[in-house]
Amino acid sequence: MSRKLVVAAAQMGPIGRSESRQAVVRRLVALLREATARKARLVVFPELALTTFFPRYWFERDEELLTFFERAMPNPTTRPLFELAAETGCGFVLGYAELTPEGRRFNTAILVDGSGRIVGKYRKVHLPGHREHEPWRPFQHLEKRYFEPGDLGFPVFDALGGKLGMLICNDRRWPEAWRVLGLKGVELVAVGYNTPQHYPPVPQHDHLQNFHNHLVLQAGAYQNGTWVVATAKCGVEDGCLLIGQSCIVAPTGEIVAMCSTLDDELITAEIDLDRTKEIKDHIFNFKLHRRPECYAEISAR
Ligand code: ING
Repeated sequence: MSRKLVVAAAQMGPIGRSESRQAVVRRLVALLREATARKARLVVFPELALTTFFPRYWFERDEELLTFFERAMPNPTTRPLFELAAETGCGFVLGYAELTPEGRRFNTAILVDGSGRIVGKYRKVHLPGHREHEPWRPFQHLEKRYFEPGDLGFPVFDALGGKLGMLICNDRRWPEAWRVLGLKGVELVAVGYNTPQHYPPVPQHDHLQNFHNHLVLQAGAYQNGTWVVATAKCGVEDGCLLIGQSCIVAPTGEIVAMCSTLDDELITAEIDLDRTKEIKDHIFNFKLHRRPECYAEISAR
């Protein structure tokens, strides 16, 4: 028995601060078309894939901040992506800045299936950075100011004949996030990220950003027996270098495909969801080996 399918990471190069949504969606459509040409059934786009990584800016007024948010999804600008999904049967994960009708703001990712319907939503739980303007920094990282922490938990959705979950950027550094998905039987985790290479509080770690990126993705895959499709928005956005090396990781922790540019680049791999059993039924068979009675401190406040 095997549950094979082709999946894709659709890495994006820089998005200019004033690049129109229409121009960005044209890039996303081109990547999705390329993925369908390679027989992909799922394409994972980056975190905040419709705009430049705007938490790097300090905004005095909400009016300008809110220009980076989507009030509805789909909407007239993004509808071509949903129509292409329905036309080709290829689903996608898309990260974007969500403004709810009640005025709440989230760093969000949606799962759209091969009929063009939204079948899953996740809101980023771990918001890195800081809340106040810190002019000493060469660029800000104001996710704690611009977004609320996600309020949907870490859901897993039945899709593509398996169980699919989503994480967003900083979430991937927190083993607890992976383990909640693992305990729900996740078989593929889609992770979008925008990761500056320079980390102003600890610049001596800048050269380790690519290592840390793969370290946490490979650990998350192996320790929870899941496939991972991790997709960067990368390159130099407004003077800020974002790391690339988008990749597809097997449940063994092996990287099976990786981007080699800092531009729009598609990578694909034929994966077998049944290979998750090699890990879930053996080395990380939670029922046989896990000792939750010893882990109370992990979720205690
Ligand atoms: N970006 C970064 C991330 O967690 C960061 C923040 C950068 C943390 C560098 C540590 C080092 O990948 C987002 N968007 O979460």
